[in-house]
Amino acid sequence: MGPKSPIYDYLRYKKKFPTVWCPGCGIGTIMGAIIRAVMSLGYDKNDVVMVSGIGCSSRMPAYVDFNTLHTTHGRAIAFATGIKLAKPHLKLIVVTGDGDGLAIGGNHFIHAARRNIDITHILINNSIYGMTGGQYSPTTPRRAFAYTAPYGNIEPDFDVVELGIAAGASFVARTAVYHIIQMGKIIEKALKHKGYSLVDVISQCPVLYGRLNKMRSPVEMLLWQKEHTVDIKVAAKKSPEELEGKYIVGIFKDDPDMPEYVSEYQKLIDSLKE
Ligand SMILES: Cc1ncc(C[n+]2csc(CCOP(=O)(O)OP(=O)(O)O)c2C)c(N)n1
Repeated sequence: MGPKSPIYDYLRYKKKFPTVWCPGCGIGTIMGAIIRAVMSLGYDKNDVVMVSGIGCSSRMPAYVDFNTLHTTHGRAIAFATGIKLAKPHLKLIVVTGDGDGLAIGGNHFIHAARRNIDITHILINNSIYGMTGGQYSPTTPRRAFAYTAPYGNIEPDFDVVELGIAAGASFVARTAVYHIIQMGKIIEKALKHKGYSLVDVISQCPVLYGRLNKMRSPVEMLLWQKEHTVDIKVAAKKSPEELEGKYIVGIFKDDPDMPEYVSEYQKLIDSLKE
C-alpha cells in the first residue's frame, strides 16, 4: 500500500510520521481499522472528532487527519462530552488506553456510559501502562508480571465488557488486534450506533508486557490472542470450565432504543421553550 492509497487522505503522513509506536505494537493496526471504518461509512472527515488522553494509544490523534484533541490523562471523555453537547452533529471517537480509560479516567467512563451519550469509545487494552514504562493497570491479569509487579500481580482485573454493561452503555463489544476483520466490522457498528458505544480491543505491547510474560515477539502475542479468544456464539455452547482464562469476543449489547443524552437534553430545552 503506497502513499496513493485512499487511507493516506486520513493520515497526517507527511507532517507527523513516523509514529512513536514500537515495532509490533497493536495501536497502528487499530488506527487503520478506525480509518477504514470511517471511510466505509462515508463520513466526511471534517465531521469526525478524535479525542484522547495521554499514553501510547492516546498519541493516535496526532496521526489522523480528523478534527483532533490530545487532552490530559484520563480526561478524554470529559472533553468529548463537551464537544458533543456543543456540536451534536459531530461524530465523536474517544481513544484511551486501559490505564487512561479505566484507572484515572474510570469515573468519567462509567458516568458517560450511564448517560448514554453518543460517543464511540475505543479502549485499547494492552494490559499495561505502556508510555510510562510498564506499570500494571486495571486490566493486567492476576498473576501476570509488570515492572511494578515483579513477583506477579495480586489484583483482580476489570472485565471491561461487564463494567460497560453495568454502567449503562448501550453498545458494548470486545475484539482483538488478531481479529482484524471482526475489529473493523465492530468499529463500524459502534460508529453507527447512537449512544455510548464501547469497544474493548485486546492489543499487544510486546516491549513492556510481552517480554515479562513469556511472549517475546509480537507474533507470539498475536498467537496468544488467537488462542485465548472465543467468539461469543461459540462461547454460548461452552461450559464455564472450558471458558476459564478465555476472553469472549463479539457484540455483547446493542440496544438502539435507550435514551441518548444529547437528544434528551435537546428535548428538555425544546420543552422549556414552549
Ligand atoms: C495526571 C497524570 N497522571 C499520570 C500521568 C502519567 N502517565 C502518562 S501516560 C500514563 C499511562 C498510560 O497507560 P495507558 O493509559 O494504559 O496507555 P498506553 O500507554 O498503554 O497506551 C500515565 C500514568 C500523566 N501524564 N498525568
